[in-house]
Amino acid sequence: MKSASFFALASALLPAVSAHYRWTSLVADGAVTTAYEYVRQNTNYNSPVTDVTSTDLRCNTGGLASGASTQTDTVTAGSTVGLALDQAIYHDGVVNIYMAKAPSGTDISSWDGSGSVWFKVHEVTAVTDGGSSISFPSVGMSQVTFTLPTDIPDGQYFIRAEDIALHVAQSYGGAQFYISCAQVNVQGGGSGTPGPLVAIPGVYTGYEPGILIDIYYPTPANYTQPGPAVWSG
Ligand SMILES: *[C@@H]1O[C@H](CO)[C@@H](O)[C@H](O)[C@H]1NC(C)=O
Ligand SMILES: [Cu+2]
Repeated sequence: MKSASFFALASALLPAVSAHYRWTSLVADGAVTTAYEYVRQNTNYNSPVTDVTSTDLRCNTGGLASGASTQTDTVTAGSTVGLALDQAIYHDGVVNIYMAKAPSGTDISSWDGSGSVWFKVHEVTAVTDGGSSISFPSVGMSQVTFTLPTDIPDGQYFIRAEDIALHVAQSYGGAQFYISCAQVNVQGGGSGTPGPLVAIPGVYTGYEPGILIDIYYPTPANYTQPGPAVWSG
């Protein structure tokens, strides 16, 4: 009976420690592509990044080394793109999607995304009503997509999805960042100027009101989405 109770205990605990979600697939033209075909593979299984000063914040742990084994998908300006997860988001939190353009002459598969090169293209924020409730529309989503602005310049880009889980964010370093970077080649674009541009890491200190926050008590009256304003073309 000792082993039976051990397994009962183990199965009660396992979902909490092993079931984190991962951004595994590029979504292009509304279709979910094969896992890690166009998304850089990470090496930390399904663990989040919690150090906002680490280069792991950029494309997840291992994501700066896996470009050569990742393909680059051609997508068209004005089309619907995004990233899909292996299972629906279940932690209370918010989502940001950033992009960064590889310098001309540099293939995205060998680029590290360093410098002030990242701009935000989409966000799923929290909804507040002045203090009686806060809700998180990203919970339950199994993909997050957006329309590529029609005037985005042609070229090779990262599309970086970031879920910031806030369930234990009441102390510094508690927010959990679930991240992946996809590689795309944008065609049919224009001559827009994406911005404001930020560096990752660098974009967050970890002390932002939307990152260092107790989402349960007292109920926040408002919520400030971390990061720069969305560039929508
Ligand atoms: C709510 O708004 C106040 C006033 O602008 C600001 O100081 C505070 O940081 C905000 N709280 C959150 C959680 O964004
Ligand atoms: Cu988790």
